[in-house]
Amino acid sequence: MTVRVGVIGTGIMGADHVRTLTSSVAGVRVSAVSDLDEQRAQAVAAEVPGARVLSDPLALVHDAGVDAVLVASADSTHEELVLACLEAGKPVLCEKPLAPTSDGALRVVEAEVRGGRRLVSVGFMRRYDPGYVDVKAGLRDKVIGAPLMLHCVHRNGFSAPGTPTSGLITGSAVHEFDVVRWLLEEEITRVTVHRPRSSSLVVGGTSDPLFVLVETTSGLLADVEVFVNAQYGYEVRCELVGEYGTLLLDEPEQVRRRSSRSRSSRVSLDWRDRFAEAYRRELQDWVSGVAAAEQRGASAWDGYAATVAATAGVAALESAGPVPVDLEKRPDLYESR
Ligand code: ISE
Repeated sequence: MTVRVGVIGTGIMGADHVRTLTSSVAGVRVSAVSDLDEQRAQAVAAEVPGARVLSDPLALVHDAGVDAVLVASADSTHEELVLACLEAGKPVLCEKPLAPTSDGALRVVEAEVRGGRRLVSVGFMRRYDPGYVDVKAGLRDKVIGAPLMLHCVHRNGFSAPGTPTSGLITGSAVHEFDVVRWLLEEEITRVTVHRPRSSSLVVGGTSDPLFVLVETTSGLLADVEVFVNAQYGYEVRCELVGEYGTLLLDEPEQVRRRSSRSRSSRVSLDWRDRFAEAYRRELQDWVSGVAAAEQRGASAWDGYAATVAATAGVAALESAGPVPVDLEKRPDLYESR
């Protein structure tokens, strides 16, 4: 079976997904694209034989030539589009966030539960990164015994001008929240945010870096450095410390010094380079899952839990202490897998 995918949003991420689906994923054809900027959609469709441009994203969702939908449009549109996919009974892969607010993400969970089958996947691509998969396998194989602490680093070269401090939590730390939940298979219970001295290179009053503490149900502590103007490049690190040893994220390029001041110590600024293979595997697994009528990857529940943790993180920016992460009861639909 060839899965016919409709892509909504042909900006940087959506256009990248169209390219990856077309060049490196088996069993799929991009049959339609849609974007607010119709010229941009035309330019992307021109590279894909047989792809049509539909100006109305909801028409794309309901189009008879679209079996499954990939949502990569602006965050504020995600909830409405994913709900439309559920109504149409079509599988959907939504870029993070599932919805910008916890209430919005919960509405998606509730709609999926009402429908009685899992159709929604959320684009937390790190779950497919070979390095992260290896850390999880080490934990499962009991290489380090019981996990105790997780150290995470999330650095971007530069943030977009005008990025609010909350954007460091909702756009970047949210990936670490998902990593904590996925790796440890526990929920997050509390989030604390510290604001260390800000880099003098940051303009516009954004607090950068941030130091985030995450607690989980078993009492495990994760610390997350988020630094989105690190100058030298995009980098993530992760170390899981257990009773018998530690598991370190395998970094694609082993560079001991990293600096924007020396050519040999620079790292690519683009997270898409770092996670290109993760994106490819995520898309392949999603397409194979659609063909097998199975939901794969992060679920709507995972998307909801990440948004609730991010919302607590944003509140923690203004709070002197930890902010609780209060999740609704997990519906049975999300108990397996
Ligand atoms: C960006 O929006 C992403 O989603 C990347 O995965 C993340 O690592 C980056 O920090 C964000 O700005």
